[in-house]
Amino acid sequence: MTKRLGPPLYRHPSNPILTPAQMPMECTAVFNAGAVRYNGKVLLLLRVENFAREVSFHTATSDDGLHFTVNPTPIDYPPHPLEQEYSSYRFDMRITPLDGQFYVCHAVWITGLGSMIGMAKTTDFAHFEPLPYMSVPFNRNAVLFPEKIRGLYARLERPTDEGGRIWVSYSPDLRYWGDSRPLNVPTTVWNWRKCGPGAMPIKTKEGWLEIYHATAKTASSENYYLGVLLLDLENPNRIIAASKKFILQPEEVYECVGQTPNVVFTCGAVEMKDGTLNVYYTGADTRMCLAQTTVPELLSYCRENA
Ligand code: BMA
Repeated sequence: MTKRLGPPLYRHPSNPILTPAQMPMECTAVFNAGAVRYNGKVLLLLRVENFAREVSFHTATSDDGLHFTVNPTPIDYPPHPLEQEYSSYRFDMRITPLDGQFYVCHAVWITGLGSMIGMAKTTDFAHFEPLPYMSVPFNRNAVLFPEKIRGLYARLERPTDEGGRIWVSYSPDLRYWGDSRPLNVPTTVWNWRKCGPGAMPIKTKEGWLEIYHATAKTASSENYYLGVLLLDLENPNRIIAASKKFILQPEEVYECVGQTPNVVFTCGAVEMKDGTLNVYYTGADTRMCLAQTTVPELLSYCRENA
């Protein structure tokens, strides 16, 4: 970790850690990976775009969380009937270990209808069983909590296309969702436009720690930031603390130049054995980057800047 003054989320000096040029297939972008610990390794589920802007998803695994071996064979995840009927593509898989399996939630763009949330489950990350869609349009981001809360499954989501806030919804069976409420994240200069979930919420003694994405418009672009929230363990509708300072903003060339300029965006973080929290994030929707912290540091920062 290269520490410096400012938020306790430190860019890895080897950034970017995975670029299109390093991939075993021809592609223009590799980004927005879900991340999880699997069989003792860190596993990323990468969104890969080819020169026709078609999307495929590939796993990459690593022992140290930094050097990844990419599987050139895409995952086997049969399309939903709607995806066969309309022109569509999937994006941004967020992974949650739950009930002894792994669930992925992702956005599906369906031309003429909009974006909604698809879901699948897997045990081996090669074959994915499609499950019913979790939402109607518009919804672009959803992530499941890793356990039931007061007897119900729970998710964070951003049920809007442009702009929008983080909502919490509940389900008895992962199929029917309701009791939805927006989180009242205090509005700041950097999170007023979009405010949506990022990595899977991390359970701590003090509450659920959530690294989220947020945007604000500047004179020249819409800039993406990462922020941090602490939610009540028993009632995640209740915010215990929300840092009014962001934890990451686009600054480096690899975050400012690419398919979408000025974007840092996360779909997953993994706690390593030594206590380091690896936050995998996108630089400008083009390549994968790594920033590191620890859960205690993030908790303190969240509370001290609330
Ligand atoms: C979000 C999603 C992400 C993307 C981000 C920045 O709304 O579409 O896939 O990384 O915008 O462009």
